[in-house]
Formats: sequence, C-alpha cells, structure tokens
Amino acid sequence: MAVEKTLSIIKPDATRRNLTGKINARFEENGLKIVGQRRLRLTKEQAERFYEVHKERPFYGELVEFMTSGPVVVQVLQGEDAVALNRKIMGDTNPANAAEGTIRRDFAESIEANSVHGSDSLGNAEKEIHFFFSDTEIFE
Ligand code: IDP
Ligand code: MG
Repeated sequence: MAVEKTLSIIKPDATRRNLTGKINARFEENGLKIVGQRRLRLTKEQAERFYEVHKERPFYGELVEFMTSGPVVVQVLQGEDAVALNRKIMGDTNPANAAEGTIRRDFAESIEANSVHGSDSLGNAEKEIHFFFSDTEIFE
C-alpha cells in the first residue's frame, strides 16, 4: 500500500440537505485527509466533460442535469490506499446494494442522487484531480 490522492465530489443531493460536514467526518474518521476542497456549481459543459466516459449510457443526460442542479463540493482526499479506501467508504453505486455504514447506504437518495463521487482508479484519480485543482491548491 502507498499513500495516494483521489478525487471526491459531494453531489447536489447532499449539499442540498446540508450533509457536507457529516460526509467529511466519514472520510476523516476512516483515515482520509481532506487536502484540497472547494464549493462550486458545475456548468453543463463541465459536467458533460467530467462524465464523458458515460456518454453512451442511457442515464447520461439526466446525470448531467442532476450534477448541475445545485452546488457540489470537490475535494482531494489523501491517505494509504486512498482510491480503494474511498470507494469502500462510499459504498456501492446503488444505495440499495451499499454495505451498512457506508455513505451511500446512509445518505443516498437513489442510484443517481447517490451523494458522492469517487475516482475508480489511480490513473483516473490523477486526471480527475487535475480537472478541478492545480498543485498550488492542494496542501498536505
Ligand atoms: P460510481 O459513481 O459508483 O463510480 P458509475 O457507474 O461510474 O458509478 O456511474 C456514475 C454515476 O452515474 C453514478 O454515481 C450515479 O450518479 C449515476 N448512475 C449510475 N448508474 C445509474 C443508473 O442506472 N441510473 C441513473 N444514474 C446512474
Ligand atoms: Mg465511476
């Protein structure tokens, strides 16, 4: 295991319900450190570009609409094995299948409005972090 960084997004369903602090506590309690963080509202173009890999999937249009429906919090999480650890803390994409004690099990509203995004590989983490952050905005 190595110290890694991963990109996390607290999605509009969670910011709308004022859950930023509760979700951040999950990361911190489980050994991830928030080393970069910013609240913003995604433009349609940004959301389309961020989720470009899902362009052909039937839910792409709705996903872009949802992700632009309110503010998000983009953040860089750092820790041992951070990419996989964060996916574990988040839980399954579908909250109905997410393990007990995970963010999605406890907070998600639906398979779409599932409260958090997390990078799925170290390579994607690198790309996604640089989608939102420059090196001068990340402080260990
Ligand atoms: P992940 O966020 O767990 O990595 P992905 O398959 O990469 O899941 O999907 C990206 C996002 O697209 C999900 O987090 C969710 O918001 C949305 N999504 C995934 N599958 C569906 C679906 O079947 N219906 C509606 N939205 C979906
Ligand atoms: Mg994904």
